[in-house]
Amino acid sequence: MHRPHILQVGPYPAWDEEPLNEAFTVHRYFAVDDKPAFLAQVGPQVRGIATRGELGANRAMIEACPALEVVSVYGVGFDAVDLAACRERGVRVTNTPDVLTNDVADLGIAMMLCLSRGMIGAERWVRDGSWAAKGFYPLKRRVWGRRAGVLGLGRIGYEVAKRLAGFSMDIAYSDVAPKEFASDWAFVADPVELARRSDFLFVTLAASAVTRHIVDAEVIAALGEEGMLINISRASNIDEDALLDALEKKTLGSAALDVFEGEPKFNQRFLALDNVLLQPHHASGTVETRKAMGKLVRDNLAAHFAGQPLLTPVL
Ligand code: 8YV
Repeated sequence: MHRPHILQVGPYPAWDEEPLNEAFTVHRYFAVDDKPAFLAQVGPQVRGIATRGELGANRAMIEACPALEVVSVYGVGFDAVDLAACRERGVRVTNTPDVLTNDVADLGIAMMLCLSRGMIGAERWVRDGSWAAKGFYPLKRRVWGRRAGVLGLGRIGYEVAKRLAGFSMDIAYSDVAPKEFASDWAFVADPVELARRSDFLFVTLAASAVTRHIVDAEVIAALGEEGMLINISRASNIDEDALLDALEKKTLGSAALDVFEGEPKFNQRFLALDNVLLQPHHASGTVETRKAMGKLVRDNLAAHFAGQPLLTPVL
């Protein structure tokens, strides 16, 4: 049977590898050292790229594959795919929306609760004997009933806001325009204003050139010394230097972050801070969701090569 050649940019869980190998001739880009030589060798045969949200596909990679027809992203974010390069060549692009929405929202809420209630320090307090030696753990701040802002009321932002409503929070959101389905929540167009009226500010925007550093020094200052920033989107949505400055000077209360500039490396200034919760970009990282994401990556590729409509097209 003829199996289309695909370039696999990053690793997938073991349960994805077998069905991928059955359906396609897979070239594992991530497993080779000399990537340019590998691309020069296999690129001409490659008709599909299977990649991950944070890895994407850059112009050089796309150009090294002259027969490329489709890029399938394991992730909802496709900001790391050079869409212009794909458009020029008529290359289709797919992603994995919906299947990960609830898990990403769950982690955002968990991060808010964990940091606001000081759960990491509280665990240490029990383990290191401080509880017995010093008594009560220092008091932390409540979550329920306080003011929350959601920057970007897309699929993930909507699920975050629904969960916040369960904590009786006063909810507002920013987006390009008010959303009909969000009439219970206040629409605040300006991110600075949104931050000013928020104790907790969730960043749930799809990243693009337009949203780059939308959370800038002014937004961070407006959130203020009691405020918490929670990012479950992309690092590029936040001016990370401004964030670090504000956290160090305590002009921002705290930040819970699942994403970092240059991840998996990250700015070491974060490590000196006690007002942050640092997570390894795992908001979609549950067995259930990752299985669904892997299946959707393969189903999109299979649909394309069968001449059928893509399940979740981006381009
Ligand atoms: C990653 C994500 O793709 O959905 C996204 O946009 O960033 C994540 O789900 C995940 O880390 C798998 O690579």
